[in-house]
Amino acid sequence: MQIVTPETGTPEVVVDALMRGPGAIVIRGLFSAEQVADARRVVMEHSEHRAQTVTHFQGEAAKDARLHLQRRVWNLLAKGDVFSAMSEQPVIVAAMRRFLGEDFIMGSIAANRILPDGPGQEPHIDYPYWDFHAPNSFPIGINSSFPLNAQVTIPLDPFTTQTGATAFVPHTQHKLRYPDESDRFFERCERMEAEPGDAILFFGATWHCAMPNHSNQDRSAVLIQYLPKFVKPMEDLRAMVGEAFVKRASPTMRQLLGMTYPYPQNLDAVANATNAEGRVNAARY
Ligand SMILES: O=C(O)CCC(=O)C(=O)O
Repeated sequence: MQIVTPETGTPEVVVDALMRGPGAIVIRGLFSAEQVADARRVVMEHSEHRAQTVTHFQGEAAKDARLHLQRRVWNLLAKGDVFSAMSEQPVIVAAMRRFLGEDFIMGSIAANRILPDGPGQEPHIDYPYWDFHAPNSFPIGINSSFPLNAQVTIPLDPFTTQTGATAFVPHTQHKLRYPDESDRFFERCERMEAEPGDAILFFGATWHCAMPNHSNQDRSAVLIQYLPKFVKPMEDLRAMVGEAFVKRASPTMRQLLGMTYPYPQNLDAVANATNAEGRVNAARY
């Protein structure tokens, strides 16, 4: 995997890795040890006494008696300020603006925790492509020549082959389909090895999955999903964070919550507010 620093991980370098390169890149040391410890504490608190809630891509693991060793914590923005800092991190935001367009939004921010001996996932592609098992539900001719998703994984524990670092098959981001048996995913895959506080950026159309944790320590990570402005977010973040959060949100956070993109709206009502030249005053557009 290509590893860059916050200084060398320019938007051009990131976009090149995600579009023309393997589909993934690591930015080393983007978050401090304090931020990692803070995030990890919250994730542990919210997942210690609870078996996993809703999750996905369990594949064969769904039949696995160890499924309770794979745990999710959703809606992280509402659970600690450190997650706002992570999602608004300037190096990540600059790369996403270039990759997904200036007005990109956040579709989800959750944690994936795999306990010792926890199972992995089925190889997959991410939202909004994740139901590509039904390709006919997508527009005709859809391809991944432009991205409808970007993922950022922030390890809170070491990501190694032993602990279950995410597996991916480089250069598969433009196939836009699920891998099947003949693709020999597990023979061809590489691992997204990284350290706590790094950020792994990847195009979610790249075939990937969490792997089993064969170590005796936890493997937890924050998973952030970013989307272009017009893709419906996966988590209803705006509703879930509440009014007090929105009141103190930065302009970037308001954008991430989808608050600067004005559609859908009641254009019948907007049409009543025409300006002196008779033009419709439709929000920003
Ligand atoms: O936690 C991981 O390693 C990957 C998780 C993932 O790909 C997912 O849940 O969509």
